Amino acid sequence: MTQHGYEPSRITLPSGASPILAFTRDASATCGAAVVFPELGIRQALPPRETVVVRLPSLGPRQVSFSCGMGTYRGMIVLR
Ligand SMILES: [Cu+2]
Repeated sequence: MTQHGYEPSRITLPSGASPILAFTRDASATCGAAVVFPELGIRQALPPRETVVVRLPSLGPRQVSFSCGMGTYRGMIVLR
């Protein structure tokens, strides 16, 4: 994540597995101290310059949105 938001902001993954996502918050990111998956009840703190791993539950085909908690930075996981 940089000052431009999540890069990439959209990822397509196979459904049915438990995706493991790694977030690295660049020092330039002025926002994004947390990553929130509202529909999944997941909220994870993202300290600057650290890589944080978030494991999602096994889900069927759907789109899962995530954000920095305020909606400044937004991303999407597409499970198909
Ligand atoms: Cu924010």
